[in-house]
Amino acid sequence: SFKSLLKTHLFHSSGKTVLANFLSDTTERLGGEYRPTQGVRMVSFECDLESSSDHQPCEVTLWDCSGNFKFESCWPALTTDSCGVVLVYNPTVPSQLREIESWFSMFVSSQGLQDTQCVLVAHRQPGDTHTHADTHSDLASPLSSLMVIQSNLEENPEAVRQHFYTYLQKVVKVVTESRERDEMSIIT
Ligand SMILES: Nc1nc2c(ncn2[C@@H]2O[C@H](COP(=O)(O)OP(=O)(O)OP(=O)(O)O)[C@@H](O)[C@H]2O)c(=O)[nH]1
Ligand SMILES: [Mg+2]
Repeated sequence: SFKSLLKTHLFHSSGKTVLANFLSDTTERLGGEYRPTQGVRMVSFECDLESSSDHQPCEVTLWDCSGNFKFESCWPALTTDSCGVVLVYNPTVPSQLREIESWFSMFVSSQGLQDTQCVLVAHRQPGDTHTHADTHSDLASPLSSLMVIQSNLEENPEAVRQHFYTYLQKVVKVVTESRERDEMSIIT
């Protein structure tokens, strides 16, 4: 039996820290005064995923990174050995949709991660009234196959949690399979 350790990065734009705190049940309330993350902050929590064969809780570590370019120099170090990447963006800001593509290539494709190890979180903050009918259709081809979570913590927080768990299950599956392959290659 083992516990999976997931390092998942929450990159880019506003709402990463709010989301990380929500998913880890670190705080009861949302929002409050904006305090930019300095470099990186790690948040760990346990969750029960159906896919964990031995019914062990899965231990998740989110690396909640600053989206400020001031900290750009430490990003490469953060991406090594990560099991998944969570890209958080504001769907009401069209320029962020374009930027997401370069983040994807920097943190996902160039790291040899599979598409299923990446999830996009279209996070809406209170007051973001402008609605995009379908974020999916706005995404260019390398991103169009990715899982997108529509996040509105004010309106439907539990849906966000459920979708995030679905994503975690996929990551656990990919990681477990590659671990098993590695073990087989040692034996044979
Ligand atoms: N009430 C509420 N406020 C939110 C929500 N998402 C973001 N905010 C507000 O937006 C501010 C910025 O969100 P953060 O999560 O700190 O942004 P971040 O992406 O971590 O930003 P950096 O650490 O600078 O990269 C928060 O302090 C909140 O005031 C939300 O879902 N609900
Ligand atoms: Mg932050």
